[in-house]
Amino acid sequence: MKDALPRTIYLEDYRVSNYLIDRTELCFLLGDEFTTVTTKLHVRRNPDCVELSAEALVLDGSASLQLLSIAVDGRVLNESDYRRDEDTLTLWGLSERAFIETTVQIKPQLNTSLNGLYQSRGMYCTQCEAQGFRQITFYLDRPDIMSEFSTRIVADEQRYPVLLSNGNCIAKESLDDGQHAVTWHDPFVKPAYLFALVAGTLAVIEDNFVTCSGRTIALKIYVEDKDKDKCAHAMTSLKKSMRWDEQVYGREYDLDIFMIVAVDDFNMGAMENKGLNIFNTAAVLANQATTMDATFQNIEAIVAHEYFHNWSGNRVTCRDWFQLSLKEGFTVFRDAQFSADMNSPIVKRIQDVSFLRTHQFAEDGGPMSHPVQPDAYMEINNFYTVTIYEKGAELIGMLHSMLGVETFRQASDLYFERHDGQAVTIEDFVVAMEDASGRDLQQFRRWYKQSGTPRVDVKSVYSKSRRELTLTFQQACPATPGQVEKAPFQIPIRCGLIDAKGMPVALNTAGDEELVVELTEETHQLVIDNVEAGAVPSLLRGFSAPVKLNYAYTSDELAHLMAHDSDGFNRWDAGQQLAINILNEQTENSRAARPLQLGGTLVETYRQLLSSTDVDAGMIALMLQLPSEALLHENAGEVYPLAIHDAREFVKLTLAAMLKEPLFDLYQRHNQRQVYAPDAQQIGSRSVKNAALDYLMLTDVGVELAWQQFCDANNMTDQAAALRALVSCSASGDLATRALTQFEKQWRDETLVINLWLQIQATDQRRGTLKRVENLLTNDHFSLKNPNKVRSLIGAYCSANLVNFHAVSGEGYAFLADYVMQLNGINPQIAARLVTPLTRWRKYAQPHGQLMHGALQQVADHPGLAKDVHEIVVKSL
Ligand code: B3K
Ligand code: ZN
Repeated sequence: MKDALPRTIYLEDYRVSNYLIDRTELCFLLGDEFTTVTTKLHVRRNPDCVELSAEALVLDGSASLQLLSIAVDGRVLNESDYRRDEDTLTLWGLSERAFIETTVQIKPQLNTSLNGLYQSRGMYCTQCEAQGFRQITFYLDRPDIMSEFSTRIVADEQRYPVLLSNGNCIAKESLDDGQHAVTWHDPFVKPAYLFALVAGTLAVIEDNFVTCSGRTIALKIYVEDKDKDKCAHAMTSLKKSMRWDEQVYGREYDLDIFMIVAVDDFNMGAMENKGLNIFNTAAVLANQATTMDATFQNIEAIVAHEYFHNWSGNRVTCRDWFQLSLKEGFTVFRDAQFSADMNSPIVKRIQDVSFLRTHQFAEDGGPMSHPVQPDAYMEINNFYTVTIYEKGAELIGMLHSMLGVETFRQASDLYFERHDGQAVTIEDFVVAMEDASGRDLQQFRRWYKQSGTPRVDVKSVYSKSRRELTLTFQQACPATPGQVEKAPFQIPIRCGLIDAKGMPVALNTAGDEELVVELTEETHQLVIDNVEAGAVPSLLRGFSAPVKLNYAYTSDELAHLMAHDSDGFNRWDAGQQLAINILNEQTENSRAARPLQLGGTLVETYRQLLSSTDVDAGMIALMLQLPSEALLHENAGEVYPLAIHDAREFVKLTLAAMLKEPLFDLYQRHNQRQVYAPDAQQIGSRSVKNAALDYLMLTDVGVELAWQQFCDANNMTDQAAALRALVSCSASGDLATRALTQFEKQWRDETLVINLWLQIQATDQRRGTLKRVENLLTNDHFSLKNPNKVRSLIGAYCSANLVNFHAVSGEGYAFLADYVMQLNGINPQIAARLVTPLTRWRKYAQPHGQLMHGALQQVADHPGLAKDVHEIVVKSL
């Protein structure tokens, strides 16, 4: 372990590299005891580097690399010819051009960080983003060093028949002693973070795709033989993505082959390595029996996201890691557009906004708040955040709506053409948007630099005599770490007005029923003429900017919007706001030990919703779901987790009791047996049925219904929903245990389904769950080394079982701290992710806040804290 504290890296310290690497030739000998990596680098002085002092070549290379030999221009160096520090190797006196050859040994079989080269279920694989390549060999491991790679892999032919790397396969050889070698060459220059290698015994599913210019691309998905029957959905998703990117962005695929490999042990969803995407099995494998609808959609989105990176990320990459949102925000925006086109656009938008409000707003209001373009970090892996990804995507979304579809397309074309083969900045992207549109985006740039969620307060004044409605918008942004004062943002607010009869009102003489108000100052006024009394403003339609908008709606006004708004998103949002207001009141009542009560408005709006015939099923399902506890925590000034839970349970129970009949009817109407398809219509139908079941569990018909559904289900969505319903229901008695046992027996050989089984138990809302979770930690189905399992059990307990996690005893906090410390030594990236709930301690009422702080302090005091965990913990204490 290092004694020095982790160093902070600053954007302002960015300098171009003094050397470039034109070509990179790698050779891997994969052996049981160690892997030998020989690297040949063709380097050259960078003509753009003007600093005279920058003579030495400093290669990155982590402490775990064992250097066997190094030669420069054919001359073997002695130890006195170079300097080896903890994570660098320094060379002096190189000529203008030099040829450097290093040989190192590494031990992938012992690498539990899942970063660099490691093993997953006996196969070799890599994860190099952001800085994993320096765990493989000495290199200029920074994204602005783009090089042409060739890779030779040598391994035992029987155990590792499949040997893959980026680009095209150019040679295959059979060697002595049962070894074989395969060589790959990637004609496109790329940074080292996009390098990939895979070796193992893998089955392959093949297809092909003919591009818009008539080239035939071989598509291959590599999985373990047992999973061959679960690749069709990913393959279809890939082909749809390829076509969509041609049609919507004019982007054609470039290599002749595109490969996806699925691995079980993976720190995130997937990785866009050039021509060789590596995926978490959870983000590829799917079939009707084992996969839930939401996972089918998730797979489609992730396959698309990684594929889209081929242009937004790979062909045009980031200059440095402060520019991460350049590729991630843009690519999330692109995959969201794609998912909207493939499924229900409004359902997709609602899901994305709920996610942003729950997770990104929480991050932006907490100790890790950072701008979409951060200016400092200790560990870059901690900055793969909802702010970089999801808020970054919202910024692109605003540009898209400000420029309009066609101009945005011209601007993205310009960006790709201008920067193809380059490593660029967010600024370059914004300039392309400006150049193509002629718009001045000076103020818009603040969105990238200022952190925090802006708040927009809107007030209305109606003048009866002038028949005039005045809306006053006031924006402000709370202070965030390192940023006290904020300048005003440019905020596009899409709005409309709904009259007392429920009809849209013309907002100007042109008759427009919708306008985009662009706020640029702290205060802005909008005056609408010719308005009858009683019209209700519909604001921030489609969530046109990532802000918190406040308008003092009455319950009746919200119910009115919920029933009549011509914007579907705002219909949903009005329902959420109505529910939030009621939940907040009941939370107050619960805290003050006053009786809880539910007025008529919510029940009546829900009753109307249940009988409505003009709203599609997916929307009804979303509207039926009360705001989550996590969202309510984010929304609260000071969080009383148990009172929030009580309030929400009470409202749910009351709704269930008052609406039992229509809920039951709705359930029956959608409980149709049909040939399974993960399409928008069927998914909507199943989700509304299961949303109804969730309420019905609080009535006397629930348990029987759920058990019946569990036994009859012909797909995982229905089976898992029924199991979840039984497990969290206090009335289910031993049926919950029976269902869990049966489920385990049926699916014990399907790892991903077993992960779901773990997750359902971890989110069991009943008392005593922690004991059961602790038991599961010793179950054969669990392993701390597998991130999916850690997320399913420990992660789910701490972030999706809030009533138990926040038990006043503090046992949930102590449990989390304990596992963060254990994981710190195994997989620091996963440990750093897991600790998040504790970092929000300041928001929590006592005794929670103090207990959370204590648990966090315990983590901080743990000896040998990895840089990843250290950064998060010190910033939050
Ligand atoms: N680019 C990768 C994420 C890498 C995370 C490194 N800690 C996947 C993606 O965003 O597509
Ligand atoms: Zn990405």
